[in-house]
Amino acid sequence: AAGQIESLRQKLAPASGDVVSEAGRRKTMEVFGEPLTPVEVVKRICQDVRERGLDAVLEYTAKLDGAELTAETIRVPQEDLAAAHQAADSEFLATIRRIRENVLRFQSAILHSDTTVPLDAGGWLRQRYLPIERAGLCVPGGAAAYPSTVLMTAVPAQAAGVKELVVVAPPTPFGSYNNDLLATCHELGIREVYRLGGAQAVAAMAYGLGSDANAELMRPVDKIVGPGNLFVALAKKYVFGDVDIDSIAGPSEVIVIADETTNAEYTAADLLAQAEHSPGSSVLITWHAPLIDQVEAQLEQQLAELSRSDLTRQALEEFGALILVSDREEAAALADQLATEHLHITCQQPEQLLDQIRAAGAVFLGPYSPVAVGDYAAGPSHVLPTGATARFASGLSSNDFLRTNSVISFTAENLNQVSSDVLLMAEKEGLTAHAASVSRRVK
Ligand code: HSO
Ligand code: ZN
Repeated sequence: AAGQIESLRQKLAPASGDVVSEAGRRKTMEVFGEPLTPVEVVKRICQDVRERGLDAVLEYTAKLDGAELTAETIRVPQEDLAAAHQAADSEFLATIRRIRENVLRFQSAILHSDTTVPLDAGGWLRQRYLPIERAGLCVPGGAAAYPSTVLMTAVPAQAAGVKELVVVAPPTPFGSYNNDLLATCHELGIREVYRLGGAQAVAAMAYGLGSDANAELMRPVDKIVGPGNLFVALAKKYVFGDVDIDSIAGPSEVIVIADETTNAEYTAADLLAQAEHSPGSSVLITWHAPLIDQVEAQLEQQLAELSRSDLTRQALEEFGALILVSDREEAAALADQLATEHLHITCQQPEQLLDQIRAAGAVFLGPYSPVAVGDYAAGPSHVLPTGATARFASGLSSNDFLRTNSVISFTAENLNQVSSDVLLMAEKEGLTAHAASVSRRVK
């Protein structure tokens, strides 16, 4: 299994930001006059947007996205948002509202609340939680339209009490020209939607966009979240520190753990759903050998019926695997080491197997919890750690939009009680002013 893990890891590793591909060489020669790696491209764009604001953003949008925008068209006009909402079909809007309710209920339930620890001698300690003021949401728009990503980023932020939300989506038919996407923004009360993608979108949100004529076109945000391509991911890393970011998401993945009780038809459908993201990685782990052939047959059969069957087949061939292990324990250990974005445990006693897993972005239990319900409707966000980053990162939630303050409120007696400890620590550190600030109060 160690070899399998290594080769899977390599296949699933995100594209490197440090090497220029042939296509990258051509494109960067054209735009920058020299071949640049993605990391270098992102640094240039971010610095340039920081210095020149709107002008730089419009130039990069023209050169990289092929969209000629102006100060007037880069932000989606309010009339267009309202018109998109008006034009959306009522069933779709009703669905958006129902999903919003589900997400809001879950995200509100898990929200941290202030905790106060009373002290013996009358004082107290508190952890306060406060929402950030303004969040920027990245919504992709290359391979498909993702109104679900608006829901899965905006509603957690709203559950946390964030007042101002900014959405950026690339100027494409699947992005900020997509009617369903704009209607969803309007339905959720999001008024600031910008036709911006890639590193320039991230830089604009981090540093703001002004110019002499348009002083306040976009004010900087406090935190940038949401998925995107390699350039979005690298730009988020670049601006981190000036603003906060969520984790870095790469291509989507699923691991399904299955046994002799597992329905091969359902499982093939789940593997195909992930591969459909293209790139998307789909891995089956089982200790029941016949299931592998059954699932393979189902994959073939079902592929023929899919709208994106070519892309899906390609992703399956490149990033898919059907792995036979000896038992449940080996399956659990393998899944845990791969620390996948989505883990679907659909064998007998799934909860017992869950106890053996620590690293995964989101876990789905049993035959009736397909990943698609997490993608679209259940309540936890579908913005999840990929590429084994679930070892240290977590999925997006309402709590990511909170900051904390600690509060200390001591009485004279509380101060007396700790004074000798403080004085000794200050002496060890040689900080006599620290010591004096306590000893002057404690006679
Ligand atoms: N599986 C994706 C989310 C998504 N699926 C959006 C469909 N639309 C990443 O978790
Ligand atoms: Zn999905």
